[in-house]
Amino acid sequence: MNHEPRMAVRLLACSALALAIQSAMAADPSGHPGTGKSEMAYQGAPVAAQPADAKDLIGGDGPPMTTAEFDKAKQIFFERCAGCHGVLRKGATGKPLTTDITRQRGTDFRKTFINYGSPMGMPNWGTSGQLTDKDIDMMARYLQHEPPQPPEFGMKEMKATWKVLVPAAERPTKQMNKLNLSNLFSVTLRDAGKIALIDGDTKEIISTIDTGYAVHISRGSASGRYLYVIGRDAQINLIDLWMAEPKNVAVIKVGLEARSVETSKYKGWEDKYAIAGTYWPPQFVIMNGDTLEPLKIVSTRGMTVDTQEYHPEPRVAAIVASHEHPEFIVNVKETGKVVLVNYEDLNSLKLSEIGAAPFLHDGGWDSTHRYFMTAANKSNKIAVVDSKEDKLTALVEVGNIPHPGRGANFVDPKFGPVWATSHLGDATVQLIGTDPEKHKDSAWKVVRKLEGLGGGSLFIKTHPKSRHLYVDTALNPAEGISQAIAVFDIDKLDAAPQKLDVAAMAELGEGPKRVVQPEYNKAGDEVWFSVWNGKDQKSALVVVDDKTLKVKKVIKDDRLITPTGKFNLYNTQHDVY
Ligand code: DHE
Repeated sequence: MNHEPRMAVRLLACSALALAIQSAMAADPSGHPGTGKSEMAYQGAPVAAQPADAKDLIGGDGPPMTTAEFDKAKQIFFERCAGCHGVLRKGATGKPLTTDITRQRGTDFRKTFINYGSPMGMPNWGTSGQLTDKDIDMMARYLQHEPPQPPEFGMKEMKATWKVLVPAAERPTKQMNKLNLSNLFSVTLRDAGKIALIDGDTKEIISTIDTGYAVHISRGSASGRYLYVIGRDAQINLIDLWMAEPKNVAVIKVGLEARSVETSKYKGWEDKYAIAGTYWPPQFVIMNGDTLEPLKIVSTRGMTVDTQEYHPEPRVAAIVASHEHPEFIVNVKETGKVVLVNYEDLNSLKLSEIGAAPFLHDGGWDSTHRYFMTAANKSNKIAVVDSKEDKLTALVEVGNIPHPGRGANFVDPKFGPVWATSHLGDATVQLIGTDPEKHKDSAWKVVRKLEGLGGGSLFIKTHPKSRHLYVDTALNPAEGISQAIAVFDIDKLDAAPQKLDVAAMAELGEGPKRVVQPEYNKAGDEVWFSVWNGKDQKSALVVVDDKTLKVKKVIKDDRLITPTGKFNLYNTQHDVY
């Protein structure tokens, strides 16, 4: 794939990825090979932690700079660099930039790098005109000072933000509305800082509810009563769906930057606990399920799985709730470890650490809910974790930057049960056998590689009742691809996929109109797609009949600002995908 530095520069400069993507569309494609533009677009968003809150470490052995220069450089770093290099510059998608490295080569070397970029994906900040010579000189010196550290966020800070808006005792004891909760959709309105609750039967918007900044995902509690929503600013909103009008009943901030939230699902522990993982500080917190009271915070700082060196900023990515034990399964990105957190006794918490591979990101269950299939995206591997035996079953080599979302489970006519992932960095969809009992030869191997529409895929989905597999390509640089969906016939996997021009079905005006994240209704007979446009442009949801692939409904509404993720309550609650 071609790396397009100018595009990447613009992406990083924007506070909303949607806008960033838009500007990217107009960018000059001349560039150098290396990191794909899809990857840069996805990873390169500004961090939510505020530079002003980070402790300055100016002075010491770095080259001279004024406080004003340091402050400006810090701002630029948090907005444009930290998403890839990490707040503490220990390296993630981008290379490490710790002072032992940066001081060795000095200011001129750094200046060249920042000016021209690199084939490995570093944008050409200078020659693209995004940073001036003065800025580049300042950044080159800044990188030779110790990285400023955002503040920690412990129990005191969490408690100071925690509010129970409706005490549990004052909440209804049964469902007080007539909503069909099991077919309810919670839709992320990313740049509005809200979610929309949409009735899956009538497709009417029931309400929109305020949440955190750049809201990310929703997860339903095991009983289906509560909805947990997390924003990038690490705010969690707890919504009680039993109230006459579903609304926020508790809120908390668990850090400065976050992506994941989950709820206890093991028999006997339903709705008891919630867990959230943060990017900053690198930690997770277990909370009371119905109040969000923070109970136990665990740091993820520690040694990496491969080189076994200390990492100060291992961010928490996907979290799932085990169905085999009273455990949460927590992906720690930079150290490449999966931590199994047994919540039976929070005081003597039992943690099992499974070495997988860096950098762990997203993932989901196989169809039996025993094996957690998770992407180590920079290692191009899927780690298979056995949640029954609490051990690593396999590391499966797949394509370039696997990005499954929760993945897709179905029965391959030839190889039996499989779980599939698509990729950010190539066009393949790879199927991994998941049945070690009856299909031993296929288990934990890539049994098929399908060819999708292109790279830049984020999410893939099917449903036990469906014979179709839907693959988005939301971050593909070509409009004709990012606005379409590939549909594979599960019974004819050798055949090329059908291309469904979903954005065109929505008949919107201008804009990137990325088609993202297929999600089924409860019955599994229709699929919802977001047509994700810029904040000031019209977006929509398109509902397609799973059998005929014809549009059933286009949901358009001024309140649908930048819809991205959609979470059908039943499917999310029961891990159906
Ligand atoms: Fe996500 C899931 C992190 C950008 C939409 N995203 C996840 C998960 C993680 C993650 C760790 C898994 C959560 C879990 O299962 O517990 N996402 C990140 C990032 O770090 C990243 C790359 C950059 C950033 O700055 O945030 C990022 N994500 C995006 C987007 O730009 C997307 C496309 C649009 C948006 O709304 O922000 C996006 N991410 C999603 C969605 C899911 C998700 C829809 C849940 C998928 C599912 O089916 O469960």
